Amino acid sequence: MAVSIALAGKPNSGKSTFFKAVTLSNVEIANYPFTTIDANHGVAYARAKCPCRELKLDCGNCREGVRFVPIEMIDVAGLVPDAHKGKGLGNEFLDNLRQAKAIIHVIDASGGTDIEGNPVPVGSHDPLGDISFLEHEITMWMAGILKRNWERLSRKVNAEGLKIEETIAAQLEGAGITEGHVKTVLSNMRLPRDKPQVWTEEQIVELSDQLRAQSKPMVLAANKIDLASQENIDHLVKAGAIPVSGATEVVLRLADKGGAIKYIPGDPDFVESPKLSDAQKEALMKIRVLMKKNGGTGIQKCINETVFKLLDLIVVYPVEDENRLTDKQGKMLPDAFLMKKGSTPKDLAFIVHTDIGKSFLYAVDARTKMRLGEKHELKNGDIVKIVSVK
Ligand SMILES: Nc1nc2c(ncn2[C@@H]2O[C@H](COP(=O)(O)OP(=O)(O)O)[C@@H](O)[C@H]2O)c(=O)[nH]1
Ligand SMILES: [Mg+2]
Repeated sequence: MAVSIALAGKPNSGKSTFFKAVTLSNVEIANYPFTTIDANHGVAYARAKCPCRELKLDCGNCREGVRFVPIEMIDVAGLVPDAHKGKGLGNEFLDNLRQAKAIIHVIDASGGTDIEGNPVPVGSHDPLGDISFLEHEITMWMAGILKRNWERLSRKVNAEGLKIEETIAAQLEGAGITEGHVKTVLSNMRLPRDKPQVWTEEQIVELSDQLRAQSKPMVLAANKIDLASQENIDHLVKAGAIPVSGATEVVLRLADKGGAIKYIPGDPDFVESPKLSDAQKEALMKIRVLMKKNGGTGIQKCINETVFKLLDLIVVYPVEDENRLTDKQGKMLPDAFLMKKGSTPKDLAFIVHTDIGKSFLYAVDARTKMRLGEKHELKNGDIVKIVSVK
């Protein structure tokens, strides 16, 4: 499965609603803490421009030229301050975060949830304070794992001559930290590599904080904008958040599914079907006002920001027939893969199949019919035929 993104935040901030909107699955949604005990996994989509329109084709795998590229979404159990010390659901949530490549931090912008995740009157809690707690919890969780074994770790590095990067990465493997992450962070910090026993507690926390930022970049989603005061929204946007309404997105996607409207996720507006009741029309009118103000519900924007900005991914379309842009069965542009910027045709070959990767010869750019060598850098939207040894 493709790249994993986690929805995290306080209980009641609207994670499961967001999750339901983007996966349209039936998860438990309720107005009390810890409704979501186990992480829910589902398929959500990044929104891209399908190449078929520009080529004056209709591939049949997109919606009016909008292509939805699958990602994995994880709805993580709610976190409270001091979760890293075992409070609330304790450390379990952190396990849910391990495979996540990035985090969407869902914040209740309406101020209707206190810091522990309990419902309070709307406007009575300042959501600005919620921003930093999640980063802090993840950092302290990582620091805790390192500190618990620091003495033994230091001895290993000294006695067995192990590389410090390897040792730290092995220790934090459960948190999804790789040797590459540790290398990058250590090169930014001036720490005596051969003497981990003299690293101070603060330095270990700083190291953990940088590892967190490296391995789990975060998008802030200021949720419940249909309820929140403009002041709260402005403050959160100033702090970098994307204004969103998960509940509105659920309504739109269900209405689209049921045929009441036509709504392509991420669009700034929708089209009403002619036979709606007055009540339906009125409800949709309110939604339209909200969308006009914000350029949409913000939900798809959060995913796209995460996929294309934070994670720096591109979409690539492998095909079997570079003239008809089809696979063996004649399906046009059947697959869309997310790949790290800088990926090569050979990397793509390995994603399609290990055997194809191993027997890779060269690739062909379906637009230009140019031959692409194994070191060629793929671009966003490329359509590629891979030629391998038969
Ligand atoms: N008004 C409003 N309420 C929302 C929105 N998103 C979620 N909620 C409500 O907030 C409460 C908690 O939502 P839930 O998704 O279960 O939160 P979680 O604990 O973070 O998973 C529920 O009553 C939801 O209906 C939203 O965009 N607007
Ligand atoms: Mg939930």
